[in-house]
Amino acid sequence: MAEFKNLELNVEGEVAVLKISRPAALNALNSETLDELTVALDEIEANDGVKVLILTGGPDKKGNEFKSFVAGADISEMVNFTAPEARAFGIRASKPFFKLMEMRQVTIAAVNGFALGGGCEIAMACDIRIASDNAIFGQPECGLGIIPGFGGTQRLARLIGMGRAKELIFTCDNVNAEEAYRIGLVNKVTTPEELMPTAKKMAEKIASKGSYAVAVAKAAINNGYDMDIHNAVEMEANLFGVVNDTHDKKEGMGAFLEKRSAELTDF
Ligand code: CO8
Repeated sequence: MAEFKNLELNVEGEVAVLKISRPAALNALNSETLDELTVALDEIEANDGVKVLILTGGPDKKGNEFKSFVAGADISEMVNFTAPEARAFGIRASKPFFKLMEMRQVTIAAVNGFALGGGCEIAMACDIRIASDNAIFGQPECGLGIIPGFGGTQRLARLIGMGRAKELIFTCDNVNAEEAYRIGLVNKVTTPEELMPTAKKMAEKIASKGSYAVAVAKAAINNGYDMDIHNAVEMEANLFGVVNDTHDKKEGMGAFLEKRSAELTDF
């Protein structure tokens, strides 16, 4: 496993937990952290033993675990960017962000506190979001004279609809966990103490299903989202053909008919 300065990676059974850890800056994303994320996610994707990834934030410098998920992109790095440097920073972030969205493992953001700007954006790049009840989401960029540039103008509208996304981005209003749940930005809200246990329980449930089937279903949902419905359903039919030719399909259906539990192993 690679060594990281700003990340902690732990694999527990079939679940990897990746913690973004820059205590002095509430886990803000700088270039170094974005590059480390790219390396860590490549490593996780190559690991056949890992079925689900949980992404979360490390404690602040006082040791408070629930202060911040990610408080944004690093403002002290961005302050002097020229236009080409800013563009390059966005492109640098798009690698790990797309990896979270498209890697074969399911990705769950466990949001433990501030998820602002790039923090909200990296949570949105994950497949599923679970938030502690103290979490705060927002896109404050327009108040800083910039725009969400880690996919926020695109992913927020896709998740919560264009009207609400425009309101949040234009007003820079933050939303708490309850409101984030109400508008569909998060899947579940828990107490801070239950955040990781809840994320792990969901991760283990997903890992117990046919992992190859889950990975193909993820690709089908992602690929079809921006297609017209006819092409999307045709793409789904093609992928349905692919999963019918697997060990897990024979085993899963065979086990049902033989009234025993299935041993699903494909990935
Ligand atoms: N960048 C750098 N440092 C940060 C950041 C950040 N985003 N957020 C917090 N920090 C630092 C603070 O400067 C402070 O450092 P120090 O102790 O050395 O003064 C330390 O973290 C602790 O923060 P605070 O003392 O401010 O803690 P509070 O509890 O008082 O406040 C807040 C917490 C409300 C989260 C506050 O820190 C804050 O408002 N942070 C900035 C939030 C923000 O605006 N985020 C969006 C940034 S812009 C962005 O994410 C753009 C993404 C797209 C970029 C696209 C490029 C192409």
